[in-house]
Amino acid sequence: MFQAKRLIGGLIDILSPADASQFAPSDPPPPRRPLAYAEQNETEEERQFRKIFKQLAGDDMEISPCELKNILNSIITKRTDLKTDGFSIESCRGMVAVMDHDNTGKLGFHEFKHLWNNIKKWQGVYKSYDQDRSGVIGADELPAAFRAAGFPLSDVQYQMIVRRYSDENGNMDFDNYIGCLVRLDAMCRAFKTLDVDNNGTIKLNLQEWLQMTMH
Ligand SMILES: [Ca+2]
Ligand SMILES: [Ca+2]
Ligand SMILES: [Ca+2]
Repeated sequence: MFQAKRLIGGLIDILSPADASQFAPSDPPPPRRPLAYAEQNETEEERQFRKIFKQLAGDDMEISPCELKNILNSIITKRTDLKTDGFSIESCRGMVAVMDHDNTGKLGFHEFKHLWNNIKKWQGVYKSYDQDRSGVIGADELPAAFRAAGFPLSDVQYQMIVRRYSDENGNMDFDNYIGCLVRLDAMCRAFKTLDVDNNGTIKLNLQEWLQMTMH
């Protein structure tokens, strides 16, 4: 237990508050490079993150949905400013599915780091756009928050997101918010990848459509 607490403590230290000025849709995780090369060229922060990752991921060196759930829930129970009923296994399975670029069913180092950096960035947005300090993002706070996170959507799309991810009063708690943004970010990146000629439209057959939507 002590060990777990120390690990999570280390993780929180790395997760310093994000700078609210630099939000934009995230870039895809970098291509996998030989470990030796990656380790030689990483910053002190990355080295520390890698050390913690190794301990969180265990022998298989990957984070399963269940491990992700435990990690996220241990961290948010310490936060009284972010309201949440906890990350569910379903939500963690969903996040792993859209972040799992090499199809291992789990998150490897770069996949996890990418997710982590996004969560760090988005929790900063959550805090600054929860204007009434209620601990949740209300329907009226949502458009500005999502725009700040890099997703300027239409009113109809914001209403759809509130219906799907917020409670009956229109409030979005922290786990729902992260689950929603992880998916939104992944779907935007997938679209960009498929829109090879960059004309804003893509053409999909049934197979491709299912692969994208059944995550
Ligand atoms: Ca929730
Ligand atoms: Ca993977
Ligand atoms: Ca609020």
